Amino acid sequence: MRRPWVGGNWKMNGVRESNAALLDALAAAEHVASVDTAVAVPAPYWQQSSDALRDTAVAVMAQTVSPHASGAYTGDCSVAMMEDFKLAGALVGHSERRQGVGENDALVAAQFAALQRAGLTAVLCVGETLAEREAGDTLAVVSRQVLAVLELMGAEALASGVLAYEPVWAIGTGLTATPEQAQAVHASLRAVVAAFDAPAAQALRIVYGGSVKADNAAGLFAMPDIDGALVGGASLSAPEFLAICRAAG
Ligand code: G2H
Repeated sequence: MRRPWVGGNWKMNGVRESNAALLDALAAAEHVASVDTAVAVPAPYWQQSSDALRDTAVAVMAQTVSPHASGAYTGDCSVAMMEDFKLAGALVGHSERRQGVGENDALVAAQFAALQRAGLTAVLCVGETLAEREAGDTLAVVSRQVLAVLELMGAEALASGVLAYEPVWAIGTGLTATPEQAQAVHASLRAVVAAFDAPAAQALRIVYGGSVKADNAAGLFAMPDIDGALVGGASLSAPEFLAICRAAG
């Protein structure tokens, strides 16, 4: 049995005052003990989030990470900085960074490696664009994105993190993949990992992201290979995010 994982990806939203209200509500809530819960917050608010969620069941994560330990990398944040703020890990390879900032498979694999070697959790995001899906390339694209990490780090290292399937066409658009569409990709991703290491593939949490909300979460979580969610817009509302966490339990 895989332990469900639900993460909130705040993206570039919030300021101290609005964060405080959201964090207070998350800190005060009763969390489902059987679900691992996290929020990935903008770097200026690591401290605020880490303080507010200390001694709660909600882990704090970053939204990306430098593959380098330190040095002349303007604007980047390192794994050591994350450890300094008691962060649990980071997202890597979110499509908004692959497409918006040009992060490629090799860089994402190096980011995953930097986190994994430090014992932090890497949430590896993969997903196809609408054009890639319509061209029948969904599996080729997501397999390539996963293989970049698998071939560098191996299946056990991959399974120590979380894999998030986020079809780009479903992100922030209100279009959610149907549970069946998502399940088909999740099962294929698990098979890609199983070809390297069957036990690691069984242990790997594969979560879905893309317009997940309280009212569609249960249908997604009912699928055998959907082990939770990476939640964007809906994670900015505490009641909505908490309802999604409960649906995973
Ligand atoms: C996908 C998701 C969270 P949203 O990016 O990573 O965002 O739920 O707003 O589609």
